[in-house]
Amino acid sequence: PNPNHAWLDEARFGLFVHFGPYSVLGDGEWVMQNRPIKVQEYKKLQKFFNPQDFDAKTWVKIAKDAGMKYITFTSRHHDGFSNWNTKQSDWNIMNTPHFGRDIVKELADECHKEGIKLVLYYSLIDWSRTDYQYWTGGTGQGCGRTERGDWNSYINFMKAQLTELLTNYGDIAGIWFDGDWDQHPNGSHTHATSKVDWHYPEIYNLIHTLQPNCMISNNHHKEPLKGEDYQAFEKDLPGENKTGFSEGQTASKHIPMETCETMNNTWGYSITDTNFKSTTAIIHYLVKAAGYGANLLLNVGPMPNGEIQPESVKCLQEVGIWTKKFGQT
Ligand code: FUL
Repeated sequence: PNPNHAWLDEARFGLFVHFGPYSVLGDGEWVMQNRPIKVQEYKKLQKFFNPQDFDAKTWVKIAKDAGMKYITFTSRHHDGFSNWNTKQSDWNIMNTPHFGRDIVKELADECHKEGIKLVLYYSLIDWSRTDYQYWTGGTGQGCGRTERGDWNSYINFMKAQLTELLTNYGDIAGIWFDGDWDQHPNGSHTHATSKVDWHYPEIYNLIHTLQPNCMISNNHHKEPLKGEDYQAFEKDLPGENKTGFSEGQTASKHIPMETCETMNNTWGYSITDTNFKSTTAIIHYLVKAAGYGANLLLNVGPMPNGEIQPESVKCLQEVGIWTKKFGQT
């Protein structure tokens, strides 16, 4: 186990943020695949993506006031768009003609200032690159792609991006991988049979070499692998399997655990998803997770303009009243 996990053991509560060009369409972060939208069409979103009201100070304050100790932010989701100044691809936030600001940088600076840890969600899947050869379900077909990809090129791309994230933004408290379960084009979306070789030993080693304190987690829905510093559960408490995702994982006794859940049904902004959980339900889930020894990573999907939805803000304020009274300081 990573000896630097004390903060995570004690954190209890973090803010998950799903944000990217998909937010513009207001139909969740899987919109590209669900419709599906071909990559050349989807890329038009770069021109429209203009989160002019994004304010790192406000996001961090919302998290802090709720009693949260860390933020896990989608540096790059499955659509492959990078929310930072990457030199590895043009499909990034600096090339949004109306915005052009480095969200990861602004968030990292504010988190460091406010004593909030910053974890970066990093998708293994990439629906936009030609060197990525696997894709989930129909996305590849939807994008009309038939090429075989170039796996070495893709692995090197990921390594170069992770190097940027762990070199240019000060202390990064963790990297949270997602998408391990992707499949060969004709494969089924079955977690257990995933045969993709993600080169984890190399990638984990790179992360721990660049920043030894950086905690690695991977939402692969399996038992923790070598080099992973905390265990992710998606919409399940440790030991539960209500989602069908958690079949292959038991509660770890050796490394910190975390369960993620979202305020409504979707992770990325959905304009029609008004199914927000009540404040009481959120507090109960937080307490329950703590009872299992797990942190709760609670998600918001900011609106296209960069603001967190008012429904979520209100709920988090109310949760904050509770954590101030009954939570740890
Ligand atoms: C899943 C992803 O596919 C979702 O879009 C979301 O990011 C969730 C937290 O993890 O595996």
